[in-house]
Amino acid sequence: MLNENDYPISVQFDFAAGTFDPVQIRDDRRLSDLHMMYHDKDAINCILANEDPLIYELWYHPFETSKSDMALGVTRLLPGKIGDEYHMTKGHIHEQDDQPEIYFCVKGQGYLLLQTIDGEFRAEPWQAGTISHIPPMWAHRVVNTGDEMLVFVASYHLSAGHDYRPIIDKGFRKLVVERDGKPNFVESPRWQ
Ligand code: M6P
Ligand code: ZN
Repeated sequence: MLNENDYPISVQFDFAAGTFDPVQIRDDRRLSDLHMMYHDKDAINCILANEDPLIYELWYHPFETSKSDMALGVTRLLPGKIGDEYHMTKGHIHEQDDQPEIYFCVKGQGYLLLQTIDGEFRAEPWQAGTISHIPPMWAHRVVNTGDEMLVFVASYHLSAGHDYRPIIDKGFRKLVVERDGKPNFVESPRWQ
C-alpha cells in the first residue's frame, strides 16, 4: 500500500527567476543569523544597528519516503558584501561521514569553498552551468562574487545532517574579499 509521499513528484524550475514550483518549505537567512561568519565585526554592528538584511533564501522540497531519501534544495544568494567580504552561505560539514552532495549553479557567479577538517582547502570557480560534487567530509560554503543573485540547486540525503560547529569555531582557511573591484583570497586570521 503506497503512502501519499511514495508517489513520483515533479517540480518545475524557472531558470530565469531561479525558483521552482510547487515549493514545500521556505526559509530566510539574515545577517543576524550569520554574523559570526563574517570577519568585519564593526561593519556587522553598523549594519545591524539600522536593518537586518536578507543574505539568502532557502527553498526546499524534501522527498520523504524514508529517512535516507533525497532532498532538493535551492539556495538564492543575494549579491553584496559585509565590509569587504562577499555574501556567502553559512557553510557546513555533514554529520554523517559517508555523505556527499551535488551542487548545480544555475545562475550567477562565485566560488564553492571546500575544506577538510585538517585544513585541505579548495575553491571551485562557479558560473551558471557548473556542477560540483562535494565528497563526504568536506565542509562546503558558496560565495557570491557577482552583481546578480547566485542560485544553486542542491541534492543530498536527508540523513546527512548539518554540522555548523567547525565553521562557527574556526571558519574557512580563506576569506573571499573585494580588492580593487575583484575577488581576492586572503588567509583568515581565525584559522590556525
Ligand atoms: C543547500 C544545501 C542545504 C543547505 C543550504 C544552505 O541548499 O546544502 O543543505 O542548508 O545549501 O547552506 P547552509 O546550511 O550552509 O547555510
Ligand atoms: Zn551539505
